[in-house]
Amino acid sequence: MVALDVTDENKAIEISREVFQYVDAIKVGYPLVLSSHLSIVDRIKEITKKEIICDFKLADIPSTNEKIASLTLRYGDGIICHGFLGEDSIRAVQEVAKKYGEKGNYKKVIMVTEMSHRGAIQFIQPVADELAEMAKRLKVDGVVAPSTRPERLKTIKDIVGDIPVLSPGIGAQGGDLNKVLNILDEDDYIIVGRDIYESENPGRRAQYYYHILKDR
Ligand code: O7E
Repeated sequence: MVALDVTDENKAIEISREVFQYVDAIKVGYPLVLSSHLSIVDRIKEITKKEIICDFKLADIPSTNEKIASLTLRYGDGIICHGFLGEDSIRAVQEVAKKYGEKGNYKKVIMVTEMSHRGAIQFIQPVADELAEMAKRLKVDGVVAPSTRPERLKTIKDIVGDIPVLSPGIGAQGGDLNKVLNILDEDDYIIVGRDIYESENPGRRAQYYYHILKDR
């Protein structure tokens, strides 16, 4: 999954065209949407035909989460929420996704457990296993866990079982790809941003990851 955190709409389109054939999904977040418009998701989808995940890391009370999710899921194929707000905040997003599902548009709800940066050790890590257990109980469509700490990635993966894991931290954040690939399964994702979109040739860089994943 490529993280398209660029702040220029044209650049985002250009990179999407170069990388789409080598990725399973495209993650769009605040940097791109705030510098353009949420409808950029539709444009990228139209060009790439790939799954587009909106990474807005929802972290609010249920009724606000619900409003944000309703607006976002008009566009994306999935949405990312924080888990530390508790079960009701996630359920509110799942309810919105369910309504879209009833109309034939399956939407994924993905939950963050432990984050990849150093600061995550401070507050999130101590409760991350419980967050993973909650994600399992709520049957979310995916959880986010760090490539920068393979041992934590493994623990979280073991807790969530068959729920797919999305793992950022490879490339710019220094995660060890070999170690991470020894932990992840076929249904899981690595998320790579800067190492692809800041590269001189994003297409070739995406292809590099594609071959490693395909040939393993
Ligand atoms: O470091 P990069 O450039 O490869 O980008 C990583 C992307 O993953 C970037 O969009 C960042 O916001 C996101 N991310 C993390 O880096 N760490 C996390 O713990 C969680 C995320 C994230 O995407 O969360 C939702 C999936």
